[in-house]
Amino acid sequence: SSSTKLIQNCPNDSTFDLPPLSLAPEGIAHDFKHYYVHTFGRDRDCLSAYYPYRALATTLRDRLMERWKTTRQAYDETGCKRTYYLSLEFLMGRALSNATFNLDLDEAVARGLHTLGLELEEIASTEPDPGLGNGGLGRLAACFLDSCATLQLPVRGYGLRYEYGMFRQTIENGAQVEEPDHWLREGNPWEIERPEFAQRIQFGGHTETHRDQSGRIIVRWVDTHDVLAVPYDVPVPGYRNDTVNTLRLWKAAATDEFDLDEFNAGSYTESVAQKNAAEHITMVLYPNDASENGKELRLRQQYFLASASIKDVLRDWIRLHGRDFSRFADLNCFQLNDTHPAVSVAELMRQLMDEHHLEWQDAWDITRRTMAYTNHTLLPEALERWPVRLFRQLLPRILEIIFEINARFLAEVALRWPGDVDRQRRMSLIEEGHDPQVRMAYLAIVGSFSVNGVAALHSQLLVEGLFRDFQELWPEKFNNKTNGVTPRRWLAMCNPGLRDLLDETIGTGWTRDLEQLSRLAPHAEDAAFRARWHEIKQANKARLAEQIAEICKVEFPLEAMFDVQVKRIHEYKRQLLNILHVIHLYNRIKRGDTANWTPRCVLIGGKAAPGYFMAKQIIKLINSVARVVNMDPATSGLLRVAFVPDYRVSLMEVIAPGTDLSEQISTAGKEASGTGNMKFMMNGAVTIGTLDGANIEIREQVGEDHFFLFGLTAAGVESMRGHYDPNAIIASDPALRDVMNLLESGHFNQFENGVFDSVILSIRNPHDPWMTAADFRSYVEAQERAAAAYRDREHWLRMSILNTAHSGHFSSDRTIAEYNRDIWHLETVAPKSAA
Ligand code: B1N
Repeated sequence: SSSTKLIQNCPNDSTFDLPPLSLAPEGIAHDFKHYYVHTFGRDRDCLSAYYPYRALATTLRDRLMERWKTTRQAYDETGCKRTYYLSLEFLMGRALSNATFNLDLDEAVARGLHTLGLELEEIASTEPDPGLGNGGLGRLAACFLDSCATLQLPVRGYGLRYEYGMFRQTIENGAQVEEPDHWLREGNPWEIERPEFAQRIQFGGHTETHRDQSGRIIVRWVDTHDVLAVPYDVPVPGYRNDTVNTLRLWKAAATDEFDLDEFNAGSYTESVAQKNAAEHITMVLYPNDASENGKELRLRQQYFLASASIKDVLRDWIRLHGRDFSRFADLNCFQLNDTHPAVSVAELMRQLMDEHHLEWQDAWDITRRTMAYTNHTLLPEALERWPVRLFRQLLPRILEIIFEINARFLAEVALRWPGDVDRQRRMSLIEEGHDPQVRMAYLAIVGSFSVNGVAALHSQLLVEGLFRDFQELWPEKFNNKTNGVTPRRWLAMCNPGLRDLLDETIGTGWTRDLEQLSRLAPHAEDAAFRARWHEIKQANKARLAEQIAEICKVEFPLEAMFDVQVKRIHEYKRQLLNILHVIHLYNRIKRGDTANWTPRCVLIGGKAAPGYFMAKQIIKLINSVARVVNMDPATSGLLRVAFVPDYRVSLMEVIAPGTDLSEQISTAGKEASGTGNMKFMMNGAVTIGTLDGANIEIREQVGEDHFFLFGLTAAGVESMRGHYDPNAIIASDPALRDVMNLLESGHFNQFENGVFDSVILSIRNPHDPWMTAADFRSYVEAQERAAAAYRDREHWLRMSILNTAHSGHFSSDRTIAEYNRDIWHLETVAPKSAA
């Protein structure tokens, strides 16, 4: 199926043996010059900052390449079980500083570059920040790959190589404007194209049924429009352990054939030009976080990923084990990152039956012992449903298989609950109606041996609500895996000041074993230690303030409390509640109610899905409030507000270390987990938050005295539905009444009449699902407690230290160890040392 020819005679092993590359400054400087001058043909022309970056990246990639090879060999030789993490998103962030750090080459690289008159940090900051994900779900996948490599687990990521990542956000007249992010324009030094492993993916056409000589039914999927999937491999280095795992990203490309009909009609150029359409599949990341849009191209992306990845795994299986699939399920596991790759359940069935000639029952046993599914949201608008008619047109064979899975499944349900037709209707993979839909979450549950949520509350709400019927049928399938984040990127790399203090205080073991941070706790009582902690935080705040001044033209005084909410803009995350509190503070300043004031700098950042009107209105409101507040001389030294555009991984690396107060204020029961909350905690921020997602576990770990809790519980939110009366709440709370009066007076939209009407209406709407008004009073009181705590510097520093000290549980190493213990059952495999 590949266009690349293979050489026929087999070269000696020694052909590929090379001495290890130098890790010394001189060796690094030598290779840098070689790439810069000989490979890239650059000279004194310092016009583009890109080529020094490219030369350094290539130098480092070589050092990864050696370890990559020995890792692959170790996995092949041990014949170990493997896991494949299937995800439409991998939000990797910059690779250069990560590679340098994980290879323990920070000093050698910096010194090598110095001999050439170059600065590592400056070069590293020219790397584009690849945005192949929306937010938490994509970044979680990236943290997981880091932890798998660090724990030396044979796990490979499979995703799509989007030509355009997440859009770049700019702000014009307070409103979000989207610009395309062509991150690959100058090439990507971290990827290795592997056309020799290309796969052919089918779309469209129809199915035909035959019988072979033995009378066995054979289904053929024919007259399809095929697209090539070409893999690009990205190295995933473990932390200082010689393991380099693989993230394999697929790019869509045209096949070499073309449409004969059109050719015969004489339209040769049109036929060739048409090939272009194939490449659209991986052109752009869908920019929706926690909502689905039901576009055909999205289903094409999903199937393209599923089919190419499974073909790749089955080819590898045959290479290592031959055509006997009896041990396949013992040695392979697919972890589905939400339902986005859930069509994999049917696709694995199809390949096993139609391409490898297994019987239904054998294929189904393998599938059900191989697939595991992670759910990331309870929001109904995010639950994927694809119209049956779209499946019939695009993936007719897959639809047949889904129908057969469903028929057999419903028979199982009927056996367990005879006569309960309502339950059969509820649990069916097909939602009936005038336009029947495939319920992808149900397909994922039925086809998997494990189903997990991403925080304790979330996993509990799943089995009590959405998945209740399934939990009654298969209680053993359901489990929780509370999210985590990698402490390498999110503490050691992004906060070098704190890293050095931690190394000096508790030793260096914490980067691999984050629970060791608990040894910090006693030092919270040490005044000299607190003073150093303070100094580091202030330096990080200075670095952040410098960026904010440059980007937003807003000055953040360093003695103020830095109060930060950065995440995708969504009503359930309640950036609106945050800005209502800002208006309340502004009101207090204007009425002179500023005794014992804690100066505050409020920073908000995040992208709105381009089609999400209300989220865009909220961005506009934040910017409008910021302009009024910052312009007013009365607020000087007391309150500053900034909206930082284009929030992304590399910005968070500056924001988290410089934050005092972490805003985690979603309506209880709506945020599945959150992971920003964990990054802030690790870096010594104190959380103000609701009892939602992983906030609950954060509060348990750090203790209730070191967390500012407010708001309704998830149960409280549900029981208030139907009798929620925001207008009565507003009328009876003078502070909220004043806030609404100012907002409704048009004070923040002087020359744009009515622009905030829809936002105002949403707050006053008794059916507001997010119940913003319900939590306002409690939020303001929690903010007052936080402000008072911040005024007592020694008290605040204790809290800050204890937050870091108790953040060990939120390492993605712990999360991955749990996935492995309960779901994957992989053995660790160490490669032969490169040296
Ligand atoms: O996944 C994160 C969680 O920490 C967050 O709480 C959760 O909101 C996030 C459709 C999603 N859930 N669902 C999505 C993303 C893209 C898309 O097209 C849904 N993202 C989350 C990690 O567990």
